[in-house]
Amino acid sequence: TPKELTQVKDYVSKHYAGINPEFYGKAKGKNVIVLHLESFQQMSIDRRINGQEVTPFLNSIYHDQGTIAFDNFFNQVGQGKTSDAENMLETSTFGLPQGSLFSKLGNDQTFQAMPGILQQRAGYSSAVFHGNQGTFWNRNNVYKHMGYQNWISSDYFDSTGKKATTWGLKDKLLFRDSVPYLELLQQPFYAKYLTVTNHTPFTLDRADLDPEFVTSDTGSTLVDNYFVTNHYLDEAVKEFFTYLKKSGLYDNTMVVMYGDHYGIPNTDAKYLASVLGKDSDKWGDLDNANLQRVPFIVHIPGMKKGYIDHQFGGEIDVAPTIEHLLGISTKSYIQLGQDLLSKDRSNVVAFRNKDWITPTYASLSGRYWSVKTNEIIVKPSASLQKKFDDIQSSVNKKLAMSDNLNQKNLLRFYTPKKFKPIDADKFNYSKIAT
Ligand code: GP9
Ligand code: MN
Repeated sequence: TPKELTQVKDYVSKHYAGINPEFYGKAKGKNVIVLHLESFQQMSIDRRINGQEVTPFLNSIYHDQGTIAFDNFFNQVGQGKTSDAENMLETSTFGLPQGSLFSKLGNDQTFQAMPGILQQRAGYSSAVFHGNQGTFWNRNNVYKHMGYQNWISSDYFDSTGKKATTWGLKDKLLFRDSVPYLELLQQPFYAKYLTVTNHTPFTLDRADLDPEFVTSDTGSTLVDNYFVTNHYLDEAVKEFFTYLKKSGLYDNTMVVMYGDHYGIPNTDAKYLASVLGKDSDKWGDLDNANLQRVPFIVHIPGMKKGYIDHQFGGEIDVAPTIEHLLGISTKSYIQLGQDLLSKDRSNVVAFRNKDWITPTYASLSGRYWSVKTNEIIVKPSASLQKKFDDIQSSVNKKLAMSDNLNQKNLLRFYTPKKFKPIDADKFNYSKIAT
């Protein structure tokens, strides 16, 4: 065993946060549908514009008794954007400090990822649905190495004429046209939908607009259009839920929804001030960091134990959370995240650029902030400085462990208990595997 692998393994077992017995196995045996809500930020949840909810359907799920939602959940992506989010959710390891892990390493990386784990531990079939080309972010290769049985990309859909935006098939059509394939999957299945319509520049044909919804007038067209495509995304998800209920799949499916990263870049973020009831003249780095919150919503029909959880976490924590809800122990896996439902987890959120945020403090672009008062801490006391240094070194260490693991492909030297290495060659995405 290479020494570096031992270091990562020791680090991971030292930071294993355990399970929460109240929720462990709550969704055992259910289908899992992950809805990747492109560029969708937490600030849009429960947001009203001109008196109207931007995302009424998502809000209703967010507050539903069968839903556990997190309102301090941060995206942790780097330059790999969507692909970094996917990598974190599937593997509980970070993307790379530069570039996209999918693109740079995805041709022969050893992954111990959700589709493989769920298949081997609980007999799940798997599929990804996406309205863009299969080659984007090197998904054609990456998904095979992750153990995805099906990759239903634009090859499978008619996206001619007005059926697509720049980023591919419009979301409502993606959901609708995916159904014949979804229904071929053996249950239980693990299915991921990557939506695209709520992607910058947030443009949409007039025919797709809800004439009832009047968007903001902030001075930034990007911001105003963002809420319009948010609203479209909300309608698309609603239509999909209607299908799930009608088909009967709903009762036996856990639906996980998350936003992958911001839609509004920092250059436009201050135009959100009026919408958020803030002062745009006082807009600063902490305001931008606060906007890195994205939704993380777990909907388990019939659970009735739902609540909104306020603790701090992020995308790195998703895989163990889902696995534990399915009653799959993660003890033998190399994962850098911690179950969001565990009581013994850390509340430090590491951003990919080594900045960090906790419920009380943040370190952003070389400055410390008080999260509660939204002020810069100019001269921290010696003891506070010590605390910041400790947090920083824990953040650096976590990222370094992930980078070492991924850049040196160390998982090829480690096969967890109950895991068989994935044979990428056995997957063929030109036909459906059930
Ligand atoms: C492309 C889509 C967008 O297929 O997933 O990726 P992004 O630009 O957000 O990284
Ligand atoms: Mn994205």
